[in-house]
Amino acid sequence: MIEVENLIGGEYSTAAESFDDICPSDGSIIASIPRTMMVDDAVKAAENAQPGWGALSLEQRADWLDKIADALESQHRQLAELEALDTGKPLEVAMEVDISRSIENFRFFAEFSRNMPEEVFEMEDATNTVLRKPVGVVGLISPWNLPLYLLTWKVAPALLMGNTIIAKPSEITPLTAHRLGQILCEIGFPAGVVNIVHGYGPEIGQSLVEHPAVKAISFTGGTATGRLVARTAAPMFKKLSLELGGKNSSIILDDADLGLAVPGVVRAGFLNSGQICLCGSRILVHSSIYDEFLESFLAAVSELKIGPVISENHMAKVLSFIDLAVAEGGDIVAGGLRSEDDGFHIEATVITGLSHDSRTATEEIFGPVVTIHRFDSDAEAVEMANCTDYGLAGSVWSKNRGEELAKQIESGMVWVNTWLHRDLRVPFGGIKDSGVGREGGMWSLGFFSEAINICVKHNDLQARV
Ligand code: TXE
Repeated sequence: MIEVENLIGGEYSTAAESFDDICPSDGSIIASIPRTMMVDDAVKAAENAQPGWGALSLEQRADWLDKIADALESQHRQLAELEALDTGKPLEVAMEVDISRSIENFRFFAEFSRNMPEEVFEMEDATNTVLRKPVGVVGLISPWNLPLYLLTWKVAPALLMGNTIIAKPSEITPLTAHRLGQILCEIGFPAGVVNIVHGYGPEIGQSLVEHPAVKAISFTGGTATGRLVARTAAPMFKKLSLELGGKNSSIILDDADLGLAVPGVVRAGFLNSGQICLCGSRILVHSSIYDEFLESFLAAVSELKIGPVISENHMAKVLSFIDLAVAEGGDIVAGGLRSEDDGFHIEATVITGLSHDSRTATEEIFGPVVTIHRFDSDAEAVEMANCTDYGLAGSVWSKNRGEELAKQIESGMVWVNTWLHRDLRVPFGGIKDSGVGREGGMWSLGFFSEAINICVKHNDLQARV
C-alpha cells in the first residue's frame, strides 16, 4: 500500500484525511491519496522559489532538465510498473509509450532551448529584441490516461522558462507524479520549484485555478471540465491552455494500402484501451473497399489484447454508450461486453450500421469502442469527418490523395498513412470543443513565458556596423 503525499517546498506532509486509489486491473486498493487543502501553502512555496529559479540562465535550467531525464531513465522500469499498476495498461505500453515519452519530454525541451534562435527584428533606425520572462507561478492540471507523459509535457517547458509549478495530477492515477516528486528530492532539485498537490479536481484543482497568485493554467482533461476551468480563469486574465477531448476520424480512401491502413486504424482505435484523446474512434471507409476492410479489421481486432478501462465509473459510462449504440440501431459486430469479472475490462467493440451523426458516433466515449461508416466520395468523407463538435486530430489513409484531403479536415492535426507519429516541435492542440491554444516546441515555450519587446533606437552619432 503506497501512501501518496503532497510535496510542498521540498517537504512531504502526512494527510489528516485521505481516499483510496483503485487498481483498474482487479479493483484492489493500491494507495491512499491525501484530501487536504494545501493549495495556499503550495503557492507560497512556489512564490518563494520563483526568483531564484527564474534567475538561472536558460542553459542552467536546460541542464537541470537533462538531470531529471537521466534520473527518470535510471528508473524507467520501476516507473513503468507504477504506471501499469495505476492505469491497468500493459507494462510494455507503459515502458514504450508512457515512460519513454516522459523522459523524452525533458530531453527534447532541453535540447530545443539550446538551438533556439535569438528573436531580433532590425528596423532602419532601431533594433528590437524579444525577451522571454517567466510567467511566475503556474498551475498544471493533468488527466489519468497518460499520467506521467502528459504531466511532464507541461512540467519540462514550464521549468525551462523559469516558472515555478504547482502540479495537480489526476486523483485516479497519482502514483508516477508522486514518484517524480521523490526523484526530484533525491537528485537535489531546488525545493519549492515543483510542488505537487493531490486530491479531487473540484476541490484541489478548482482552488488552484481560482488562486490569484497562479498566473497561468495548463489543463488537459475532459471538455466539460475545461469549460469550468475557462469560466474561472478567464475573468482573472490568466494565461490558459486547454487540451480537451476529441472524437477523431480515421478515413480510408478507395486507393488506401489496406496492408498499412488496417493495423494503423486498429492501433488508432484501441491503443491504451481507446483512452487517448487522439484515438480514431470513428472509422470512415469508402464503399468500394468497405467489405474487404471490415473483414481484415475484424480479424485484427479479434487478436487484440487490451487492458482495462480506468475506473468502475468510466466502465459504466463506456458500457452505457454501447447500450446507446444498440438503441440507436447499431449492430455490434465485435465485443460489446464487460470481459472479466475482476477489474474494469471491456471487450474491443466494433459497431456498424449507425448514422455518422448519431450520438454514439459523435460523442467522446474514451474507451475500446469504434464505429464504422461508409462514404462514396472524398467530399462526403470530409463532410462526415467534420460533423462533430470536436476538432482535435484525425488520420487519412490513401496512396495519392491523403494530403489534399487532410487539408480539409477541421482539426488541429491530421496524420496521413500513420497515426500518433509525433515530432515534439510541431503545434499540438485542438479547435472547436477540443481546446484553446497549442503546446509543443516554441508553442509551449511561448505559453510558459511573457514575451517582452525591447526596442533600442540607434544612436545616429555612432556609425552602425
Ligand atoms: O477528466 P477531468 P475525467 C475525457 C474523457 C473522460 C472525461 C472525463 O472523455 O471520460 O474527459 O474524465 C481535474 N477544476 N478525458 O473526469 O475531470 C481532475 O482532478 C480544476 C479526455 O477524469 O476533466 C484531473 O486532474 N481541475 C482527456 C483533470 O482535471 C479539475 C483525458 C482532468 O479530469 C476540476 C482524460 C475542476 N473543477 C479525460 N475538475 C484528454 N483530452 O486526454 C476536475 N479537475
